[in-house]
Amino acid sequence: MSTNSSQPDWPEIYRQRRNKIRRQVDGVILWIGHSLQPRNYAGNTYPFRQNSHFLYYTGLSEPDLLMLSFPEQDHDILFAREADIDDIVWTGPTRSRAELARDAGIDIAEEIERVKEHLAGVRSDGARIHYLPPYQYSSLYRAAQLLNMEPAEVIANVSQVLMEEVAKQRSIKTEVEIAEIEDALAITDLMHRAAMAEMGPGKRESEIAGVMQGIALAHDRQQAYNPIVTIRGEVLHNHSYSGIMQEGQLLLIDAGVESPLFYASDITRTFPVSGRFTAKQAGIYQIVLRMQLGTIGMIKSGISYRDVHLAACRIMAEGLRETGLMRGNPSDAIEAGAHALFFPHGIGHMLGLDVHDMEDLGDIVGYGKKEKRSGQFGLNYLRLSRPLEHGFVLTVEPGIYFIPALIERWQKENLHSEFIDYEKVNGYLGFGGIRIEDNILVTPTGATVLGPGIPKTIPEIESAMAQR
Ligand SMILES: [Mn+2]
Repeated sequence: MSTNSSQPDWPEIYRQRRNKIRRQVDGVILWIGHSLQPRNYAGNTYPFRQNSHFLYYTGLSEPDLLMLSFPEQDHDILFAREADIDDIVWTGPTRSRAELARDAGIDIAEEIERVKEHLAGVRSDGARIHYLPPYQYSSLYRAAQLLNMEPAEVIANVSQVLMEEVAKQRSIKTEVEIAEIEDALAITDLMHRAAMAEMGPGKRESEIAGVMQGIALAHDRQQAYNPIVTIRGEVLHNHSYSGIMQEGQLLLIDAGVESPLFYASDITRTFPVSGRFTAKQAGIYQIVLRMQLGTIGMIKSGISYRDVHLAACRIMAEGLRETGLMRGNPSDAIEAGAHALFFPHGIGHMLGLDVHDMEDLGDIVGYGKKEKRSGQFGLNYLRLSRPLEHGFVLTVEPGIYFIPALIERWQKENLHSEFIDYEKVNGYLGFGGIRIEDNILVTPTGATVLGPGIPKTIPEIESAMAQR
């Protein structure tokens, strides 16, 4: 028990989470922690990141752990290999098996090899073994060994009920989880502000990426995903940092870090390289900002995120009609999918221990039971569509992009030309892209924008950049 009442009692929190999930399934749950992944040879690995479900139910961030959760209250067994003297010589002292179990609120800890005996016992009792889909090959291989199955059988037999119940439980964020996301956002704010201070004509994208990464590292944080720092914002997941900034360009930055307990932040801002938006840039920026503020204003428990997405599309179509890039009736344009030329992705996704929270579980997370993903270009990238609930944390990230290859393709096919003025659109080739992304908490009556308030409006950005 924690003696300091202001600190969350994490072992107890993990215990309660496990007690909640075990009641939802009939049988035993096998939890597989991640292993170190080799980068070029076995001893040279990628930075380790624990499986997020394992983190959610144990908080343990060490590699090569397993856990069994039995149907009885509080009955979990942690399986870990005890460090030997060679491990200690090379990697230093680590938490013992007993310490790991204590920190996760688990009463029983055993040598990792003993998991096989327990699983044999479960099988001879005829109890079902539930597990989540392993997406790391080493976890899939381990599951195949433990369950005496071929890898394809392991995948075919994943527990649908466990996936659904885990998604349900992890979707509702508690106060301690929101505090973690706020903590990640505080560092993210420093990173974006530093980028604003350091960027300018002649600077490389990699210099700005380095400044931001340096701040994360100085706070002993991992980035939550590979950051995007690019003057070619129209390339949606552009991970190259080779560009050199020029006067008159925009720099799009999509970056976030993990909190001490591995919760993610996910923030995008788009800044003018010179410190001042041109009239053309400001025109598009204001439309994206209206899309973002307008949809944040709609969000509350009960509203469908698909409707929020479509509202953003509508605000954009109306705005682009004013600039002359689109024409005709905005509702008809959206129905036809014409708006996706400029906004080919979804308005947002769940956020939590994963930046796209629980995306490993598939559309169980973002779609209701009777809902199916649309096949229409643009709408098919909507990751979250279902009615929102109090406690969801999600991103709101509208954007407008001018993607030369897509414009060329559509124009050649004369696609949606009743809604798109291609001649005007061609005047925006080389513009890049604008996205504005915040992380919000859904409440019964509205939405709370999390984080300390990273500059977002044109006056906020220009005045922050003028102080450089
Ligand atoms: Mn995002």
